Amino acid sequence: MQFGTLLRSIQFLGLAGSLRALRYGVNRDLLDRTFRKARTKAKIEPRPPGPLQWAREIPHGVELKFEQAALELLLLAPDVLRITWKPGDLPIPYSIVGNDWPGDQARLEEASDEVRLLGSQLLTTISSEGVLRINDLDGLCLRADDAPLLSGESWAQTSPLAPQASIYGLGERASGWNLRGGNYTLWNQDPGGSYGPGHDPLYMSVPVYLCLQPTGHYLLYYENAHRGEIALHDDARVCFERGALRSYFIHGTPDHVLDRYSQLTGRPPLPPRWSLGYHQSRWGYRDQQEIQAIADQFKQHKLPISVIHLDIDYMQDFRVFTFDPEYFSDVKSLARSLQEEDIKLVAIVDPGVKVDRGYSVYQEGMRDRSFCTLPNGKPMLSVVWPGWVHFPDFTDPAARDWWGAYYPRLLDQGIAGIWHDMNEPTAFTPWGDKTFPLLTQHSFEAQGGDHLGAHNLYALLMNRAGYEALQKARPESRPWLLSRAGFAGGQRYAWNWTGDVETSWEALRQTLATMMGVGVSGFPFTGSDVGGFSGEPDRELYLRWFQLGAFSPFFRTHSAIGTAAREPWNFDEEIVDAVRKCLQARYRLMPYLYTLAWFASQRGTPLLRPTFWTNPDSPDLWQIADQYFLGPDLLVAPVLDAGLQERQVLFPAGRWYGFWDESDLRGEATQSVPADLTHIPVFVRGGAILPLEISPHEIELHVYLPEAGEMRGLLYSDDGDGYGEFRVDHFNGTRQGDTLYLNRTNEGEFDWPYGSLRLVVHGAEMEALIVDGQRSDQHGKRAALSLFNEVAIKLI
Ligand code: MIG
Repeated sequence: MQFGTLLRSIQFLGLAGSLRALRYGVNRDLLDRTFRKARTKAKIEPRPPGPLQWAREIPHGVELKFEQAALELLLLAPDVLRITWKPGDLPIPYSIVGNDWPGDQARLEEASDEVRLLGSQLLTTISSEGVLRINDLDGLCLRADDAPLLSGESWAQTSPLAPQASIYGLGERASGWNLRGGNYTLWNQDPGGSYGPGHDPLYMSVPVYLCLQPTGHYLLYYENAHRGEIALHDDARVCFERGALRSYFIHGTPDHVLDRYSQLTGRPPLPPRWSLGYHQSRWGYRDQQEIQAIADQFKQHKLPISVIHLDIDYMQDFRVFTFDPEYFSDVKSLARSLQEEDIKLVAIVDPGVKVDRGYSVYQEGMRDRSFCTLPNGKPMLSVVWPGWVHFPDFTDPAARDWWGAYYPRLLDQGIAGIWHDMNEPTAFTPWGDKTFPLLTQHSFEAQGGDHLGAHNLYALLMNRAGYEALQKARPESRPWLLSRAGFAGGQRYAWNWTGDVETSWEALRQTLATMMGVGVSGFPFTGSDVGGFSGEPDRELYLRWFQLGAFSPFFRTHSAIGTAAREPWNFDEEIVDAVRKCLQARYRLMPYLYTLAWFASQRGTPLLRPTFWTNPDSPDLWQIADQYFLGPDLLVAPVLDAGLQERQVLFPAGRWYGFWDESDLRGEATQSVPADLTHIPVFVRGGAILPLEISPHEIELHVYLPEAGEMRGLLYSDDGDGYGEFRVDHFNGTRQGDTLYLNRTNEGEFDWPYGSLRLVVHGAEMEALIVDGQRSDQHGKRAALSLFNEVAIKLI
């Protein structure tokens, strides 16, 4: 243990707390030694599958028996292949939802030295030694796996990679954008304190990656939640400590494979609309009066805001599901008063339950045996904020229900959303693995298991318990959960944020790559603590981070206890004005963002998309990690370095317009654009029809004329929460000579919510319009319309 770590620990936990953490650490080490010893005994030399003995066709696939192993290949669809090597237990399918796959026609062909599985899109060959190759039907190799090796319970596999292949994902990573050239651990972990670039692993590991390569792109998901390692160098080497080696290979473009992957592991539900607004948070808001005052200040400064978060300060001595009777004695009236300003409250929930005989959650958890145990049957004792704690066993369905039954205590106080922290799970220990002893016992739906298998699933199942509880308690509202940790499939329950990122320019730069990686790992809703968690950003770093936040899916300022106040008005007026400009843009973009959120709920598409998204066949775009698309139409080029007044932007082919001004640019080109401190460069694709909300009743449709081709826009609307009617308006435009034709079609029953609609044209001016057959002599850039079906516009 480092001296600094010790000091920090004493500063945060006090002496008694640090001693507890020390004791816990020693105990965990002892237990882990026992655990590891028992496993090492079983360890034998790595063993290949051995020679193939037989193969037989099964519906949509093939089964192969090797001397020492069995392999099953199943075509769930023409482009989705499931590959399962045994021995090893198959996982409880916590991460999987889709099991109504159509399958694909599959033919088995046997040659002397290999077996072939011929589907309608993929040809998979397996050598008699167990080497696997997936080709497309033109014979191009998409993926190859050497024969895997089994050591004891642990499978390892090496897969050669094409030299140019770029790899992205693996959940939340503080590495370069392209993961090639690094080693990654699949084990959810609180870095302790804050983290910067290079730290691995972080809170959320997902064993899924996207591979772009010249022969064709794919996504690979390993359905295995045990601790694992993955090294991506000349080849990809993966090993898992236990379990069958099961993977899903999905062939196609990034857009397509994310659609398929979210079909497999679940679509992210449509969030309540308020969650796309601005969130203000900090660790250390002292009492509810302070929170009221913060809300008042936002109003005074004309800074729009939708949500304020309550960090652990609101609880009574960190007892989960309680409110401090002195400082947060009447959160209900706080919530009511904030609601008048349309501000929601979100409250943090930590899984550790304080050991305290006088505390009902503890008593009831003990009574119902809801906690994780040690092999001797006693509840596992751990240490977090409340001191000694027990942790609920979320792999136990009864414990999930038991836990969920406390959520109404928060809802009844007016809490609108829940923030799950510490669910890696994290225990305080000054060294080593900051989690439970590996031999901690988990129910696994009554099948039994240990923490080696349950660790990476802990957050997924805590989030499931929370989500189901919110659904049950408030069936008329959409649950909103934020979670620090997660696993594949977690997008069904919660949003992600990137945790305790340090306050530095390096960390800001890192954040964009991290968020893009989270997106391609199946989590479309992610964001970072604006300004960094741990430190005190100067005005420039603060504003640059705020600008990135405003164009991220989840937009929240948050910081650690003890840091200087970071609400906008703590900076000078120039900064406050620039912050206001970002906030106003965020709220104008609300219909666009909400439509993206809806689209994600249908297709799994991330909101924040890498530059290669629609051009994955252009390798020039594969390494770009300092600009991105927000949805299909906004190109965002945040400033990620100090002192810049301009930056380079790569514009893909086509015409591009300034979002803030009338600048007009042509791709494909790399161009320098102005980026003074108060300005984040954002551009709109020519061909976009962008809906901007001016007020809840006024919308503008901005039509950006393309160089050539059609214009398109999508607008999803509903009540903003609940499960009532919705509508989707599709706007399409074509240009013939100097006439622009726009038409609108819609689906859904929800009434058109806007009283006023304005058309704004970019790239030309209007001379006259015919709106549903009626001539209108408005001209210039803007025209007021009714809800049209067809407009013809004469342009000049
Ligand atoms: O041990 O709740 O990442 O956002 O402010 C630290 C206190 C616990 C870690 C979270 C951070 C939060 C803090 N939490």
